[in-house]
Amino acid sequence: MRKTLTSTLLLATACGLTVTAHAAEWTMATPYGDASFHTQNTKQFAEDVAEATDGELTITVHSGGALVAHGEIKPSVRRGTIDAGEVFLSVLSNDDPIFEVDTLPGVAGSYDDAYALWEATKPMITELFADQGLIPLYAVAWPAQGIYTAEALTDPAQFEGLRVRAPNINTQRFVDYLSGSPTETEESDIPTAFSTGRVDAMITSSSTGSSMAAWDYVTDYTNANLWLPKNIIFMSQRSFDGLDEATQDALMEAAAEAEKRGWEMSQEDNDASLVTLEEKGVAVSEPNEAISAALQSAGDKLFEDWQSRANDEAKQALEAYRDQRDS
Ligand code: PCA
Repeated sequence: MRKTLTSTLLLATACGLTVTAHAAEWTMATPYGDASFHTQNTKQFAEDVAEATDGELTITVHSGGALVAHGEIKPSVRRGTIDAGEVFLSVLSNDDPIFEVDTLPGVAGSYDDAYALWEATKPMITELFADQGLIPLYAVAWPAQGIYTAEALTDPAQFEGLRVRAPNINTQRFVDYLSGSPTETEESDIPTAFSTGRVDAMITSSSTGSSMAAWDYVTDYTNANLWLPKNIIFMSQRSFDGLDEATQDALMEAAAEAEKRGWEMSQEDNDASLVTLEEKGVAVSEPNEAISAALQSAGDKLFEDWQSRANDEAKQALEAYRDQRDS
């Protein structure tokens, strides 16, 4: 965190001494580009914070992985190189399988359920972040994940050897279970992955398909409603502790608003992106019975795999979510 003298506030203390409090300037990094509704929401959050704190805290958002690569965002916030970051929550799954609970099929397939899953798992996720000197600010779901292909997806045999771009390890496992050949690729590298022939297909949302111009590479989107994975936005505890209480309160309030706004933006962006995909010539369809059955069976394996790795606390969080959802 840098301190500036330009916006120095002079305070007279009770004993007549003069002390200086400085406006804080934070740096924040996100791997997602400006065309993503997530980045637009995060930039709005930064603007809201500057306004609510009268410039006492300004946050500069570096998008598209320009300042820090995706895998380095959390380590950089931990080290204090930057103050805050945004990541695809499930890329943290090496730390704990709870982080990829939102990339399991059949767990939460609607926005309401995905939000309930976030609420049920938030305490555990917050604790794990705290162990690393980090504090979550908010989390927002992407639209449901589906499959982009360069031909209509009608027969599960088409998965055999299909080179599928996946945004995280769990999606790679899923592709493996479908007999495909997965490659983990960052969102920003999608165009290169297709244009260099490294991938034939990808799993992502309507939103990313639209913001990354999927129509340049594929012809079909199978809207399989696999799962609604989230981005998490978080900050360094040390940076937070450096703020006065009123600024801390304003920051947390803006974060709560950003969370609410983000989930609404996600739904609106899903609707708009499906329309854009069709307008640009991508055929959008639901999976047929044979494809659904193959996805279900790969999904069951993915879930078993998760259960074999998750600890009791993670499983209990999932149970708490299910109890709440089914009550
Ligand atoms: N877009 C991001 C994460 C999930 C999504 O819908 C991506 O594909 O990388």
